[in-house]
Amino acid sequence: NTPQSLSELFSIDTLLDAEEIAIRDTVRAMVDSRIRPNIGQWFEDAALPVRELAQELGSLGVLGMHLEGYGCAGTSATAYGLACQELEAVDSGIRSLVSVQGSLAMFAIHHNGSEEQKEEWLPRMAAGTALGCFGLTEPDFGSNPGGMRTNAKRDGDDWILNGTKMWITNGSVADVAVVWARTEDGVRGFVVPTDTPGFSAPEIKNKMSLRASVTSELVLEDVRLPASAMLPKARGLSGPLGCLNEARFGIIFGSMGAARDCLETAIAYARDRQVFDKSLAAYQLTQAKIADMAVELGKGQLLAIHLGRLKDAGTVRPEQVSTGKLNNVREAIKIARQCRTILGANGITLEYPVIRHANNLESVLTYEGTSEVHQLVIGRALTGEEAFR
Ligand code: TGC
Ligand code: FAD
Repeated sequence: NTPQSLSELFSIDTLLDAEEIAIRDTVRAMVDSRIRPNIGQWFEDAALPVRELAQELGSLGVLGMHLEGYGCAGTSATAYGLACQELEAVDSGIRSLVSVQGSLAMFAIHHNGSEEQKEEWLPRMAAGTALGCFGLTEPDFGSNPGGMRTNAKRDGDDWILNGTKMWITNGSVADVAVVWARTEDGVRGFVVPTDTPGFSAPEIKNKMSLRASVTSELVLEDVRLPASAMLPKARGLSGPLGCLNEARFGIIFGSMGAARDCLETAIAYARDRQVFDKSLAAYQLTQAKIADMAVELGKGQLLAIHLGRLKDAGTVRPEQVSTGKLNNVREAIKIARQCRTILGANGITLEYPVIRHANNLESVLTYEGTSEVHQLVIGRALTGEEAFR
């Protein structure tokens, strides 16, 4: 019996067009040749060559790939999602780099910025020669960003920013930070070059998850910015929350990439591993695990493509994005942990990708809205009752 591949089980490719398949395969080939051989070491060392990688990813065309103009490829949202799936199949940290650059920092400027802001930053960010970060979370305000303390006050025509942001991906390697701050006029976004006096970004160390990703604090001490630094089109909390929909969308696909990589690894391992004198894959208990995981993987991939089609039609709603993020990340982490059991002791080493994916998915479960936040978003949509506070 020749085993089928996971994608054959659901005939996923029949749902994609030739361009989408070509983009997916190009991204897969790049990550397999360039990133996969190094990722275990980068994770172990908690160090990755971010600038070099960003330029390679820029050349590949994945930074802000679903945005139009300014050096961006202008692909469909579904194609962007498929790229995220391949990036996260190698490591959630690589997908994070691309998400934060394209879906958060670039999207914030593309969607809310002035023409000058777009011209100044987007072409370089698309090429990967300038890196961006997105500062919303604070030490005391993660799930509830509306409580933020970072503030921006007028001084003549200038703005003076003060505050602290926490857990900011790419913070200490960024050239530009999109920082959300409270003003007299509500929450507003600011484009902050990171060499502005008063800005610093100490890196957060000792993470056991997303080690192949830079995470930092942002400290703003009397950071003086010109009036032109404010994003003119973002007003109130809907500004940053609108950007989150974009990154959450990428995670819906991305998390399935991590899950797929774990399951492919576990199936190959089970076929090779002999226990009690026969292949581990030949035991019913193993096959039950594999079948249940494949079913959840396929369902998650189908949900991702469905939401991709809705997004391409311009009709996807935030609670639908929450549904995808909640389900797919929750199932991906279950799959990663179950695959770990199939690998036995080998499952705990970086020789195999499984424990790395499982640990990374702990962050993915938390960032871009925790599972509980997404349950509450869906609960609010279905009951009409808000239960956040
Ligand atoms: P609420 O009253 O519900 O809303 C305030 C205003 O925002 C609007 N809105 C949205 N707009 C667009 N998209 C969404 N998803 C939106 N959700 C809400 C809303 O209509 C309202 O607009 P307006 O015009 O009436 O003012 O706000 P709330 O304070 O009750 O909070 C709701 C809640 C809890 C859902 C929200 O704050 C939330 O999503 N919390 C989670 C925070 C979060 O996800 N943070 C992520 C930070 S970035 C990150 O983690 C990057 S990791 C990336 C990586 O490395 O890959
Ligand atoms: P809290 O909000 O304190 O939540 C703690 C627990 O309480 C969670 O289980 C939560 O679900 C639960 N909870 C909260 N509110 C409720 C409620 N109303 N009802 C029931 N339960 C509730 N942020 C950025 O702005 N930019 C970034 O680039 C970024 N990158 C990140 C990278 C990493 C590796 C990590 C781990 C985080 C990153 N974040 C970033 C921050 C991330 O978005 C927050 O961690 C997340 O929003 C949760 O906030 P918190 O950690 O403060 O948890």
